[in-house]
Amino acid sequence: MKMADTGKREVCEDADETCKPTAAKLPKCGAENQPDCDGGGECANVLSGFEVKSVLRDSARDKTIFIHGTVEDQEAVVILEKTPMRQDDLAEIFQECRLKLQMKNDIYSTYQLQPPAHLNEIKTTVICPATQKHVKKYLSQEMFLVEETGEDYLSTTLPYIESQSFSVQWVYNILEKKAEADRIVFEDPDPDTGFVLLPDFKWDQKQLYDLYLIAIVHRRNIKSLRDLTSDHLPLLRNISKKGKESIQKQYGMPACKLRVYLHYQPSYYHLHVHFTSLNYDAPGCGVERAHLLTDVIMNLEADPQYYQNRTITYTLRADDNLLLRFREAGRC
Ligand code: M7G
Repeated sequence: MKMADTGKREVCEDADETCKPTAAKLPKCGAENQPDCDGGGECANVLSGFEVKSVLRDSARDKTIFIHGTVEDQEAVVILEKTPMRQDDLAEIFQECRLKLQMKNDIYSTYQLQPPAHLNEIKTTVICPATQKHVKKYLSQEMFLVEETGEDYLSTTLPYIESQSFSVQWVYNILEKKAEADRIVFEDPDPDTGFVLLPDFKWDQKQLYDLYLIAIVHRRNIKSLRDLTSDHLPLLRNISKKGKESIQKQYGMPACKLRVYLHYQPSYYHLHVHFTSLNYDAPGCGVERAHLLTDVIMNLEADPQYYQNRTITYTLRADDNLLLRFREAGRC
């Protein structure tokens, strides 16, 4: 299958041949291994009994809606997202669509266009059973900025994340090839400097425009940016180099088109690195959460304990218990 760039122009300062993303080899949907899926990716309708409790968040601009509900008495979060237009599909859309005129005025007219069903997909993410923490994660909330010193991390944040962070079982499943094995784009098996690179579940892999992969390290004792020291430089350099090379090889997207970063705070405390297309305004790529991998490497080269000592600023949601702890400690 060929990937389209959804009509957005790919621009590279260098105007160099290596900066032009090319058609990519695409892995299959990955649902083939699911027990209730047939080989073609079709699967039983697990959502037929989904009962909506509330809308956690929705955005007309992003064309997404986050819903809290239940499936057979189990708490669930369902995320529906209209997918981007693909240039490759345009000819079929125009030839096969049904058009309904809404209004016409002089040279202006608007229509309701009904594309063929297979070009009208909604990307759907299901978290079930979902915890209260998942429900909170997607609930629209007021945000507050905190400035976490190295001391705050040890006295407030670390005890909090040790007591109540999301399970990283899904990460271990990937590392142990118990899930998503057929989606792995690259693996370096070295126990110290190795990692697995695969598409993030936010990306449907149908177009390069919103390319999003994650590199998950094999080491299990690095929670986040805060744990990194100069000892981890070989690991970080390896991820940077081989991650970019693999994406160039697999998707034809050069390093100059990639935003490569770590989140602080992350949602999942097992070190991983985000690789997103520069054209895509990925959720969480803002300055209050994303730390460019190149900056992280340079900071550690300059100061081996940089991330143990430095004050790091980030946002917390109004109902986040960590915010409560910062408040109790008189730090917010
Ligand atoms: P994060 O910085 O810990 O938190 O990133 P965030 O989710 O708030 O951004 C974890 C990344 O892993 C996110 O980009 C998720 O979309 C992605 N992710 C989460 N889960 C549960 C999965 C999964 O099961 N498979 C894959 N491939 N990606 C996931």
